[in-house]
Amino acid sequence: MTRLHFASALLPSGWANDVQVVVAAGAIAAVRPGAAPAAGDERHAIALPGLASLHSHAFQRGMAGLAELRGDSTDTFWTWRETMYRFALAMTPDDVAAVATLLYVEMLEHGFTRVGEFHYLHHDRDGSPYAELGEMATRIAEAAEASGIALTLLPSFYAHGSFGGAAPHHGQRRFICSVDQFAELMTASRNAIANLPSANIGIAPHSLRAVTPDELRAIIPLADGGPVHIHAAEQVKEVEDCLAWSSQRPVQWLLEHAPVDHRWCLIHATHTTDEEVAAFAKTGAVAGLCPITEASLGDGIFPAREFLDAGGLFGVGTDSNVLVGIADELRQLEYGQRLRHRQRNVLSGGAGRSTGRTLFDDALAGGARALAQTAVGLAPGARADIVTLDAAHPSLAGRTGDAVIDGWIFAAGGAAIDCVWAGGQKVVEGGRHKLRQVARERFNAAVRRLVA
Ligand code: NGQ
Ligand code: ZN
Repeated sequence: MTRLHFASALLPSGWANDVQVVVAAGAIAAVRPGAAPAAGDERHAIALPGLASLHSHAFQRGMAGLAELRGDSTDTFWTWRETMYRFALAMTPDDVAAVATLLYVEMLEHGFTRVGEFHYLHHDRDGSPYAELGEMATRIAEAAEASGIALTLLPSFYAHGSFGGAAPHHGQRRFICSVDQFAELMTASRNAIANLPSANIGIAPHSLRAVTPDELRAIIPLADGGPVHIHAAEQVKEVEDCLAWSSQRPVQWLLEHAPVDHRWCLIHATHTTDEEVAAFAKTGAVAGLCPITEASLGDGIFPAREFLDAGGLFGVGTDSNVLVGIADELRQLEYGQRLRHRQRNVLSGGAGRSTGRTLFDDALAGGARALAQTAVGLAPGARADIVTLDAAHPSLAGRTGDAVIDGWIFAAGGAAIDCVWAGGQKVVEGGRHKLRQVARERFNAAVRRLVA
């Protein structure tokens, strides 16, 4: 049993002072506001709950910053994807484990305590299945276990190169499964996470480009009630191709043909009309927003204000992991809206409300729904995922309550994070994960080989 004491803590009911949190067996056993610090309490100033990165492709962390050299033609999402495929095709299971471990260490250092791993790098370099079909899933699970991050594994079903069942490209060979093979992969993936007490599983039909309607129908039951994530409408070309194929836009198609409900998460519903936004918000499905990656890839800006006004729920994901941080994602989300509307505090939710606090609360709730977590936040029964901020950081000086969150998100960024407990284990102290050094060395050795 561990007893923590916080001068102030963000509870589900709001900020509270002098909060004692009792942790037992990895979960929060008790939360006692207004408690004087007792002998044996570990004391900190400011506590927040950890958040989820609801959308990650871990292996892409290995190529962060390596696609910033302009090519001969206009650089787009599609030319970036060629670079990404080349990188993916070179990676061994050991490389994936090394890259994912450092990524998860970095996520924890930034306050992400759960990751939704949208996992599609399934097969060997020539496209043949590994002797153990779940080899790569096992490596992801190992990385989660070593780092302490909670894992929601989302094995991705990928079968085609474009809408209407087009044949996959050679560069996609490591991702491809038949429906039957995917069912086996789901079994192997369940086995891969069986020993991780905080892990759960869902499915991820990659996109309407990669999955036919019949395949989508066939694989949804394999989620067995777990989350269903899909890339929706990230690129204008994707919307145009979907219109040519079905006379409908991707989000429109999904809402009319798939059982989209609160179990679903539409990743990058970037290009959506007012009607789509209203209908999407009503389903209870989560909008999986990845503002940094969406900016990096030149995707466009999601109509977040309209979606929130319609009652929609969003969470954030680090996706390509080109840069990892809660503050960075939430800041980019708000700044995109400011640039779009030429206003300030666009997503604050109303007069007198803090933008940082509103974004944080929304991302906590949306991340939990998208990754099927019923208990999150600093409350009894939730996994003990706790983040403390450094009250001595200059951008937090003199702040209390929501102004602390604004100072973190808009000014200090990740440097404001002090300690992080994941499942009750203190894995980050003074902003450093205890595995940082080892994980960096292993990552660097792998990436040096891959870029050589
Ligand atoms: C992915 N990433 O699956 O890694 C995609 C790119 C695609 C993002 N959409 C590939 N950000 O969508 O075809
Ligand atoms: Zn993605």
